[in-house]
Amino acid sequence: GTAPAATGSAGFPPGFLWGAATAAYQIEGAAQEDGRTPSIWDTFSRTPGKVLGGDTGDVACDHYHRFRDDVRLMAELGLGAYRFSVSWPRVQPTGRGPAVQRGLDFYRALVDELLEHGITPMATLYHWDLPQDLETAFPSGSSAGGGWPERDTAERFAEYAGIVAGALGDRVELWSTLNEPWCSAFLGYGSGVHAPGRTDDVAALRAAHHLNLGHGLAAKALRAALPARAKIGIALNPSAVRPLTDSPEDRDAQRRIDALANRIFSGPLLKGAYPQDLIADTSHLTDWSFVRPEDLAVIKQPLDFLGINYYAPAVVSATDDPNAPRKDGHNSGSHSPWPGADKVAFHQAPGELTAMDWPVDPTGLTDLLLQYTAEAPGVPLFVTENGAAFEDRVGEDGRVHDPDRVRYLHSHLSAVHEAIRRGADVRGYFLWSLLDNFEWAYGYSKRFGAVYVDYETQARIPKSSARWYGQAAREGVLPPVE
Ligand code: GBH
Repeated sequence: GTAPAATGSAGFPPGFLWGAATAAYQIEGAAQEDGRTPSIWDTFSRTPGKVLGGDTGDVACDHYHRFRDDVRLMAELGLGAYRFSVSWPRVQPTGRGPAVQRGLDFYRALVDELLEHGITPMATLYHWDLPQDLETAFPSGSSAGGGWPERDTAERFAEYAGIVAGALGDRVELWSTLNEPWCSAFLGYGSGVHAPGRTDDVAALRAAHHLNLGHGLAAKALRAALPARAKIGIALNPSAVRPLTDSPEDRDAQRRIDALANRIFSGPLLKGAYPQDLIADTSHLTDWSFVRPEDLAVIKQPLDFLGINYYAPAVVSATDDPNAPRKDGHNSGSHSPWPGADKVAFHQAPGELTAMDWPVDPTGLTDLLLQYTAEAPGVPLFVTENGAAFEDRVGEDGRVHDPDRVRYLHSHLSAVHEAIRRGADVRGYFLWSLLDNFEWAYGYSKRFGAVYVDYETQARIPKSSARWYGQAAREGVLPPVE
């Protein structure tokens, strides 16, 4: 049957951007071309046992060579915007020193192609591919390694931001500094399930701070290099975290995870301070002396927008069981990504599960958009990522029919519409992802794309969700779902 669109006849606001998102390491391939050197993800994916199936981003979707076809496909589908990331080691191979012109040329050509097709670009400067040299060739005095736990990386990031702004600033208006600093800090240096694979609670907290600082320094560098019309923001992955019960213990577990997932970023970004309860919860690990008082004013740069990446809510409770799950099932057994929250257990939220075993619950997206509307008054929001992996197959007719994904997109776009109706200033939505791609520790085993990728032939097959979403993008209203 045909269900009416949950938005009724109401459309989305005029100028709302209907986009799709990707990230450099997940789609580009061409890992060793035109002067690119390894990032921490090249090293990590080549380390046996780190990525499912031993997959790497060496070829990925071969987007580096196929970007013109990919942009044409976006235009055919009807997309209005495209969020991509710039590969730091393609542009500045060691993370220091002069830029590689061929690397910058690739992104200029990509942006030109987008603009020729009337597609608005949003550039993300960092989607997890730190130049390996910044992790390895660390400043003297640091024994464990370099990378984001070190202040130097934040400073190098600002310099790189200036380089990219110089190359793309005349044609890109929407700029995002970091993608999901929580993942970089706590999956990269805490649980170690992401590159560089370190498991050190203090390094993870230091990384969170230096990512915040890197954002602030980069935002200043962008502001100085870009025309006044440029919009500068950051994409966070805030957790819609709920207590299992209303008990004081479970509500305290919720408070702890809210501090580590959300307020560790929103505190300094929006209020210019780390939350007191976070500092107290982690005082047995660190005295936070790596935060210099003057850093806080740098981090609290004016934001032209805030990007929210959303997949699923989390449910937590208090526990004394040292073996309680610390995060979603796939990662259990590894080091916890939540420093100082040893007595918090994670539970599966109710709802149909995606291929990641993440529950489908769009209410968390409405909640987060309204929460950040209250926390960052006057700051426009974008949904910079939202989407789902399902077990997609090519049918005998050569098509990929993905009604689960259509329903997921419909319910989450309805949740965005609901937040707008209740006062959130949401300017656009970027579906994760345009293409099936390298899903980090899961390799190519999980398909998030609206467009199916045959990794043998590199053929692109738009799934039915791509057609559905393209129609929404063209009409500004959600088409009905099956
Ligand atoms: C995003 O990460 C990435 O930006 C994107 O590159 C990626 O492909 C996409 O989503 C799909 O994964 O299990 O306790 O750690 C999302 C990463 C997924 C991190 C959900 C937090 C659950 C909490 N987030 N995860 S936990």
